Amino acid sequence: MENYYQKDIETMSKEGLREIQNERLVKQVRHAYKNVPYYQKIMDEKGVSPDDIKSVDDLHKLPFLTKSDLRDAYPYGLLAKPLSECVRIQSTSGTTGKRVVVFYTQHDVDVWEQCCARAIMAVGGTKDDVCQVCYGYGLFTGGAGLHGGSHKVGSLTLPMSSGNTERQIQFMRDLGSTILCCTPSYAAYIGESLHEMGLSADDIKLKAGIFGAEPWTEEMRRDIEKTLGIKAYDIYGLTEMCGPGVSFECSAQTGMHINEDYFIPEIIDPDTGEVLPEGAKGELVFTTLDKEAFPLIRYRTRDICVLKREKCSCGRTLIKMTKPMGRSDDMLIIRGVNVFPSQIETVLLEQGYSPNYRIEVDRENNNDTLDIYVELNSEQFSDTVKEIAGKEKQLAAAMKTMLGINPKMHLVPPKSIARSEGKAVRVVDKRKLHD
Ligand code: DLL
Repeated sequence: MENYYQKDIETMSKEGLREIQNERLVKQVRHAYKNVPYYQKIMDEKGVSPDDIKSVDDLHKLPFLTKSDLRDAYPYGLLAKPLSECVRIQSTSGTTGKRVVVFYTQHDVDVWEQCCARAIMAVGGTKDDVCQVCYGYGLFTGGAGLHGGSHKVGSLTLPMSSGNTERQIQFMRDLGSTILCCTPSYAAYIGESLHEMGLSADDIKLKAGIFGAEPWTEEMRRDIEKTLGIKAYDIYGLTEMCGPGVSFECSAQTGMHINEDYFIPEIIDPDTGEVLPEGAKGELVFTTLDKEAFPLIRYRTRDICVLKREKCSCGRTLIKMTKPMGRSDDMLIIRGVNVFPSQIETVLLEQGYSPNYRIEVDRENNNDTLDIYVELNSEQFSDTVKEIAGKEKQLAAAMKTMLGINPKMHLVPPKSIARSEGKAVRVVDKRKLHD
């Protein structure tokens, strides 16, 4: 079994990595320009040719690519290989418009699975582990990516997909799962169900979780770690790039190492497109370096985060990205104030509430309204009406301090907010219905 802790790459000097990136970038840009008329068009329009790209320093000369470019090009417009050489498609959920379809050659699948295998090894995974994959299988990349990674590591892979939570827990106990892969909201739900079944962390063998595909806070991490008795690690990726495994957390749990030999990250100002220096907060942009079927050059992810290259206690030198705490298009503007759902989650968990909440934004008499529904556990629910009203007031004050605006808080009975088995939908913006 090959070792997917690829130490030579993952702990390489900055200069060494740069050399690999320079060489691969030149090839990737030539490949895209030669085989994809869409790239030819946008590069010609910007007056840049593949010969102008000699190293990573020239990256800024290239045009950006956005999700709407991908939608315009649906389905085959960005394909850089004949379909006969492609072996797989995956696709985004398409909740906000036409789906985006991404193609893979066998080489692309291998690279992707290798990136996921690195992520599993970084949390201590080995061939002796039992890896329960409860990300959705199908067009969504979560299931396929971690499944492939787990195979490469040689772990015993449980291809559960999401849902049927009692069965998940039964398999987890009967087969002694040691690594859990799913969204953080589903991990929280599994933890809750475990306790409802009268079981505790002592009744399972899990040691680590690889959770991603949606934003989650440090408070949520601590909550999950406690209920499941594990270390919870973050993993990031997006369908357009391949899926999970673009970056992954290590034992330090302080941000995700980007697989820089396959992806070059940049941070830009989302309004002006200007490239920002390392350490600045902005929109994450990626360029693939070794994609055959679906090369993406300067793709704007809309995810907001910070890049930092620092000595990591795990020994890896790959640059780290902070948790993306929301996308530029997730940000709510309420009464002119920027509000990220993650800020609300932080306050709730800090104040001892559950991560089961729903945010509703609406407009009344030309005024934005913000209502936050938070589920109480059965113990909290046994309080008197007066006590609950007092807690709502206290919570509203804590929210005001964090957000700068006053929300209306609603503490609701246990089990009244729908649980998520995949990506949680926590925000309902009803203002859009009136527009
Ligand atoms: O969510 C791929 C994935 C699957 C990642 C499993 C991790 C684990 P998409 O459905 O295309 O792909 O959604 C990509 O999800 O641009 C982010 O906004 C968000 N996202 C993904 N991982 C994280 C994370 C998969 N760890 C979009 N933290 C991305 C915060 C995340 N947001």
